[in-house]
Amino acid sequence: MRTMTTAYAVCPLCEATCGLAVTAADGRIASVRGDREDVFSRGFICPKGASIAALHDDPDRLRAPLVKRDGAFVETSWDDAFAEIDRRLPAIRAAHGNDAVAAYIGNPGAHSLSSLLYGRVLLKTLGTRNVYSASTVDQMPKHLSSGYLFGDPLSIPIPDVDRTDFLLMLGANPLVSNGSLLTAPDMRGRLKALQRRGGRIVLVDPKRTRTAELADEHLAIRPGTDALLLASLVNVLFAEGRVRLRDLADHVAGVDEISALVSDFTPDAVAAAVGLDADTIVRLARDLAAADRAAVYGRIGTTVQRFGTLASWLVDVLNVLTGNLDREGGAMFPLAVGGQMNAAPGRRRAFRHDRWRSRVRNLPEVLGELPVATLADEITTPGEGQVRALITIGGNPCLSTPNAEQLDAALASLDFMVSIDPYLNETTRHADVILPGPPPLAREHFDVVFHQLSVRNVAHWTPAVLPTDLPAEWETMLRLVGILAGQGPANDVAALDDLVAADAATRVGLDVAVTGDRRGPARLVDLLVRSGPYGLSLADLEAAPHGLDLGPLQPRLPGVLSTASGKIELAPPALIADVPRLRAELERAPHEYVLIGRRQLRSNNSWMHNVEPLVGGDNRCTAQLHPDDAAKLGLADGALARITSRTGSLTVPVQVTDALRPGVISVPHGWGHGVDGVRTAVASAHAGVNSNVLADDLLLDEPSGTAVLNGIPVEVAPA
Ligand SMILES: Nc1nc2c(c(=O)[nH]1)N[C@H]1C(S)=C(S)[C@@H](COP(=O)(O)OP(=O)(O)OC[C@H]3O[C@@H](n4cnc5c(=O)[nH]c(N)nc54)[C@H](O)[C@@H]3O)O[C@H]1N2
Ligand SMILES: Nc1nc2c(c(=O)[nH]1)N[C@H]1C(S)=C(S)[C@@H](COP(=O)(O)OP(=O)(O)OC[C@H]3O[C@@H](n4cnc5c(=O)[nH]c(N)nc54)[C@H](O)[C@@H]3O)O[C@H]1N2
Ligand code: SF4
Ligand SMILES: [Mo]
Repeated sequence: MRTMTTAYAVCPLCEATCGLAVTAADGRIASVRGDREDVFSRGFICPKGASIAALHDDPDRLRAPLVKRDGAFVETSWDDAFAEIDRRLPAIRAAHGNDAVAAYIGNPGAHSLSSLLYGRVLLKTLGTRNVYSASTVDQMPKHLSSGYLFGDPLSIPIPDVDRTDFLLMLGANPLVSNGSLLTAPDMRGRLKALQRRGGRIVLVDPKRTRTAELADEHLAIRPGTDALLLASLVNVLFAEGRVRLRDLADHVAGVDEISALVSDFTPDAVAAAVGLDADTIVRLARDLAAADRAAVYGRIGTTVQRFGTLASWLVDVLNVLTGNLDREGGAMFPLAVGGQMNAAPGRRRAFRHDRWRSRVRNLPEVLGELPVATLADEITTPGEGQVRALITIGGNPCLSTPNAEQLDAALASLDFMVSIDPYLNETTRHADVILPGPPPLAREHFDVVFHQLSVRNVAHWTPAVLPTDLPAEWETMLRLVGILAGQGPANDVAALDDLVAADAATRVGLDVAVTGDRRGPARLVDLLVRSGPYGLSLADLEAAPHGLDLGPLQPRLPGVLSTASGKIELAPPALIADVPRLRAELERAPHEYVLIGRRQLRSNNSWMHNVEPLVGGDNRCTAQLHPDDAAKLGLADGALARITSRTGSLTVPVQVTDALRPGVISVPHGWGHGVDGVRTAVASAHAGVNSNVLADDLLLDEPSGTAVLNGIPVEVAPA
């Protein structure tokens, strides 16, 4: 007799945090559906969530540690794997210092309790300046602008999509990405509801995406020029006397400085550079100012580009100057059930970045990290502090970061590398030891990060739904901590966990005993929830398997601000220092062809191409370009194009589509699985090419060190 049980889990694959109903029998998944009773997602699910069983059952997903012996990986016991690390890693630190060991944390880390709660402990123990993450190929500009504007890098205003009348979106495609820095399951449903209420959506994107098709208006901007467009919108607000601070008046400093700063960014001055009419810009500024409740929101298209920090900053300058920040239907600050970084009242301190610089290229630190665009330099450039060993945690920088070929060669030259990762892929093939963790449904889950970026305040705890033989990643991380602390490979993980919990309890002012016999992440989450603003404990979340709805977002000013002045610092020196570079952009002749990226619905950056049900359809690695460009270049649909940049060259099949702005080529990232030594049979059979071979490691958003992955100058020709 098979007994079927249904359990409820939050999907950890993207930021939307959809509830899943998982039916299992004998420890195997029978079906996965959207949880209709989920308080937030109400049954919504995407193809990836629906394929989570195939991910779970993927035969290529590692079930045991791998150790490289004589150049080939062999499966070993956990004890042998840790013994190998103990033999090699501490010796490198002893001989060359802490900075000789680098760490790279990838995107799945933001979705993993182990990474978020214990990765920190591992990094602290490593004590290295060479910390890198996917943030510098993603949202770092937004952290930098929020840190200076509001005092906390995680004080990121979220568009109140469910109550706004006017949504101006730039460089985001939530119908495909399912939302980012905007946790909101079923964005299509939410955007349609906005329109049904009589609201309007304007989308700024060089491509007419699915989201653009749904929007009321699409403005096909020239890549990399959003900051110019936003500056000119601000200019119009001042020029036409449309600045309206409403309730913000007492809480903002620097308004006059902004007025002066943008005075020369008139619509006429920027029109040619941004590729939009001056009249259109003026009308957009008026519409935005006239809307009763409006929100401006920018995502990847506005962050991984030349002016990522300025664009991120100006998005919120507009939210402030139209009086829509912290206002119902505007751009608001969530308040998570626990772990909310900006929840401590009365905290005042000056946010700072650039506290140190990278050794080789002198690039600024942000949030304790260095730009991943310079990781290869730090590995290959000899001298004191040279990186000789690397730990990757859920990251695939060989596909996801700029000048990918250079990084690939650099990783091959390391003395030692450890990867905590469930796959043997393009990056982990360079490791000496791979330590796989359990798949999503076999671990506890709680959205430490995404509850802080959510369009509605919700709380959801997911217990492990399926059994696993693999140690949890937090246990693996603590075992590494023990090794680094000189306790040898067979160290006492439970004792280390007690230390972590005691420290966490002290930080939130609780006695750890209140958590009873909980251990691991559950104990830490219980502490976060108990010290959170809703007077709850983890038990309350456990009693609500479909999630707890804590209501719509509420105004949080001025308490949410932690700047030294206690005000919104609209014109922080660290940000406005980059305005001259923007001004110079007005004089720069545009490159004939620039490369941008795109996301694909049935894909997840680089790592879900091995899941068979997601293969095919529009999930293909092609170079999309406009028919006029195709004609000019002599490229027919399906022909092979040779695309070349300063750093590399690729041959890709062409897909002709008038959805793209002329002069713009779109190639998705995350492909390029046709390399030796990987163990991803399905992905390798549909390999595609690695678009980040073309991304230039020297092209950065300068304040944040974030890579330019949209707007890369390229040459195109028939192959
Ligand atoms: N299905 C799926 N979902 C995902 C992911 C995935 O790989 N697949 N990845 C996840 C991750 S890690 C993230 S960070 C999020 C990202 O979430 P989004 O930012 O919503 O994702 P994208 O689809 O990349 O949308 C970026 C858009 O910016 C446009 N763009 C490019 N250059 C410019 C420019 O210079 N200016 C403007 N205004 N627009 C520009 C692109 O054409 C594209 O439509 O998605 C997440 N969700
Ligand atoms: N050209 C271009 N490049 C881009 C982007 C772009 O838009 N254009 N987008 C950028 C963005 S937004 C991001 S976030 C980065 C992503 O960059 P990365 O985070 O480096 O890459 P991912 O493809 O997300 O890699 C995920 C890795 O984590 C592993 N993994 C999956 N699940 C788990 C888990 O539960 N635990 C552990 N330990 N590992 C796991 C996978 O096997 C894989 O090795 O890519 C960036 N690169
Ligand atoms: S939208 Fe994101 S969270 Fe929802 S099912 Fe798909 S991958 Fe999972
Ligand atoms: Mo990302």
